[in-house]
Amino acid sequence: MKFNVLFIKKEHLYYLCLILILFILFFFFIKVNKQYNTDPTFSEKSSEEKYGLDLTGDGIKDDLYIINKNNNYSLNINTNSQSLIVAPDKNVSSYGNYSEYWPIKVNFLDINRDSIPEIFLQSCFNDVAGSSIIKYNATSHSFENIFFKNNNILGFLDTSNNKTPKLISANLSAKGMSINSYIFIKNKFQEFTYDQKSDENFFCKTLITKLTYFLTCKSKDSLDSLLKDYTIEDLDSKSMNTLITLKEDETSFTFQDAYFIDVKSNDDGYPIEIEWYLSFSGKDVSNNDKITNYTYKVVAKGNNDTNFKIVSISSINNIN
Ligand SMILES: [Ca+2]
Ligand SMILES: [Ca+2]
Repeated sequence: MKFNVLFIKKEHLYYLCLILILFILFFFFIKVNKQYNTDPTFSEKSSEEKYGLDLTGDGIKDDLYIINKNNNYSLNINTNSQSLIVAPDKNVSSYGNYSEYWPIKVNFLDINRDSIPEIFLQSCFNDVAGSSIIKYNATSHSFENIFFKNNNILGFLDTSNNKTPKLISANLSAKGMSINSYIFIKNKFQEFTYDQKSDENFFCKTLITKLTYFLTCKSKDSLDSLLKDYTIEDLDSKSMNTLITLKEDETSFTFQDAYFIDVKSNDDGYPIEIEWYLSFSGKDVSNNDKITNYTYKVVAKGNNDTNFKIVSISSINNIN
């Protein structure tokens, strides 16, 4: 029997080792490069949200971009003919700060009934709520920031009837709720005063204050008080379970901001159904680093403009 014996010289062994090392380094480089390209934490410092609708009244869809760059929001609008950067109010440098647990809210509503929607933004400015309103100027073909307030509630009334819609800018704090009411006349918001008596319940002011107090302190007393004082007799069982679960839950809530809108009016032109959207940050009591956004939709119904009751409370995620 004959065997072929392979003799390897010493220098061949060196070459073999060198090729092997180069081969390993090559695969290591490919792997690291792939990780670098696909992991957003390495490359992404900006992001954007896009909304497509006609914002100029010409019947052609425009694109609105909410851009988050280095945790500051800016606003761009691409119309049929131009790309526009919309400057924020002169007293602030952006449209708010990006926060994982305090998402920006974007709403569109034709507040002056000229068939062109106005843009309503709510966001946080170093943990303080702020609202901006942007309007299209058909004469100069530009968008203008026409309103900014550090209030944490934005409301729309008389949107579900034939009356002129009203804007409510309110602030809810431990001291209660302060309110400013506006009507859009002659191309700007003009303040007017509601009758204070009807104002107490007209858009569920006291009811929402009480509900927010319950959600932020979640004691048995605050729940009993909410149920007793405001006789939420029409509250469905699912909503009641939401409240009971919240009372037991150990998450610590802090009110962020809210908006509301009337969705139904009676034959006399008075709103009889209002939807509220209340946002909170919730801190896990056992882990203070874990903070999450909680948003609740609250529906209130009434027989006339002052006699409202909460009919449902539901948790919703990631509203905009
Ligand atoms: Ca358009
Ligand atoms: Ca309009």
